[in-house]
Amino acid sequence: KSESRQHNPKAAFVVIANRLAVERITDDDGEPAWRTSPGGLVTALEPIMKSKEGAWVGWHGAPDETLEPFHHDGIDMVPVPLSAEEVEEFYEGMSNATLWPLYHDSVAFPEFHREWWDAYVAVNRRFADAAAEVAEEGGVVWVQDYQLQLVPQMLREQRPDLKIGFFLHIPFPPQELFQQLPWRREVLQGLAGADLVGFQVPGGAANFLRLVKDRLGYETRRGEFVRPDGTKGRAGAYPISIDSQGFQDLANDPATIARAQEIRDDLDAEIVFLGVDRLDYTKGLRQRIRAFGELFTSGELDPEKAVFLQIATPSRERVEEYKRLRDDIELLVGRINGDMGRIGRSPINYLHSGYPRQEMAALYRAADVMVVTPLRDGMNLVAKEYVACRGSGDGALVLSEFAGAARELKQAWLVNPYDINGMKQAIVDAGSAPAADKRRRMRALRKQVFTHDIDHWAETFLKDLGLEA
Ligand code: ADQ
Repeated sequence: KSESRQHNPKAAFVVIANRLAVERITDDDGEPAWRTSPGGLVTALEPIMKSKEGAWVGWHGAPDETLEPFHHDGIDMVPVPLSAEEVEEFYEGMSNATLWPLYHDSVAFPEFHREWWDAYVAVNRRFADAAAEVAEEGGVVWVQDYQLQLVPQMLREQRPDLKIGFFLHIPFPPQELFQQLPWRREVLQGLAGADLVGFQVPGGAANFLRLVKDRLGYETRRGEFVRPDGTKGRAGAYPISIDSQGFQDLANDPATIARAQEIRDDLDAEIVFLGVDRLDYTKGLRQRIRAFGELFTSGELDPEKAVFLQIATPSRERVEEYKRLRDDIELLVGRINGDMGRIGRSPINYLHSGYPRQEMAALYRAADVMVVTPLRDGMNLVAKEYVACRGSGDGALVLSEFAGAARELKQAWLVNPYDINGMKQAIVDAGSAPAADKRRRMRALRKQVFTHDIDHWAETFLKDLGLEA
């Protein structure tokens, strides 16, 4: 419900993210309208946004369109315009074809283009200006993610009165990789403009601090860094999480239970393995599918009894590397099913589509083994969502050591996704583990996910940043 009421000219709490917290829909009367985005970040920040009369600065999703700020469901939305060319250069280029692969172990080749960088600087400047305009004197600003790494320093220069937080949702690479970036100094200075720089895991914070010391020459000590003007900032780990209770409630909804049963009936298998990922080369899909192909071929998994359901959400479809990945995956799946299937039965059930949250909860409920094997992942929320949906206390999680979540979900079957044999073994072990073993592990996993949910994440970060509740 968008209201025509004027937005507040000033906000005490401002979130800056690449995307606004709303998406455009067509309402029942066929009119264009806004709907709050379903993501966890929005859910987590909503209560604080409302109590602080907060503002959210972000792109609204349509290129070449300038919109006035508006009020939606208790939050002031401040849309930042992007031209079609900026979407290509800042978003698809610098953000998703340079920084994304570089920060994920260079598992795909990062491309460096000077025009992309220029667009990145210009767009970061626009976001910083928009936030500087709307933040009230002494307010708190929280900048999100790798698309906006220059914003903290740009804001600090304009508005030294603000408290500035930054959170990186993806890994922060070690020096050996980060050094490739032609604009490494600028990015480090940009981040170091924040009072608190948050990472998913302690390793990311350590990589950052080491670079700030070695590349910028800042003094660093026990999580603190000192800028040339003598002011200080801090870096630390704040592992993000999910709305655990919300997922559990959704999974226990009678409609979800019925839908999960329907999925089981349709799959008609004794054991269901599930993968759910954005179709992204960091998610280890090639290796995972190869492992299942070998297990079905060797008979370690019986195609008559076991099924592997892989849900791949369409993602970044205009970026070249993602088109290639989709072709590769579909070739692999088609080949395995062609060799190992029969009429009416395919060992791999592959779906290229996004689903509502309730369908996701039904899928998690329906799966005996959840297989999460990214080559590198900041956190990985799918692993936590699966755990939250297993109120029955059974189910098994196979999880890559290279997901941030592995630090917390230690009772999963942990694997190195590059080690195909090791991964095959873990998949078989998880699938055939005694019920008591699965139950013991799931109990520990659930304890972690329920004591460390998304509210815990946001509260901890904002408290450390100095925002009074
Ligand atoms: P992502 O790389 O997108 O996030 P992930 O953490 O797994 O990865 O989050 C994916 C989200 O999308 C989950 O909430 C999941 O339920 C949802 N999703 C996936 N497939 C879907 C489908 N087919 N239909 C509907 N929903 C689907 C980035 C980082 C991660 C980090 C998060 C949060 O790469 O490492 O955990 O941000 O910080």
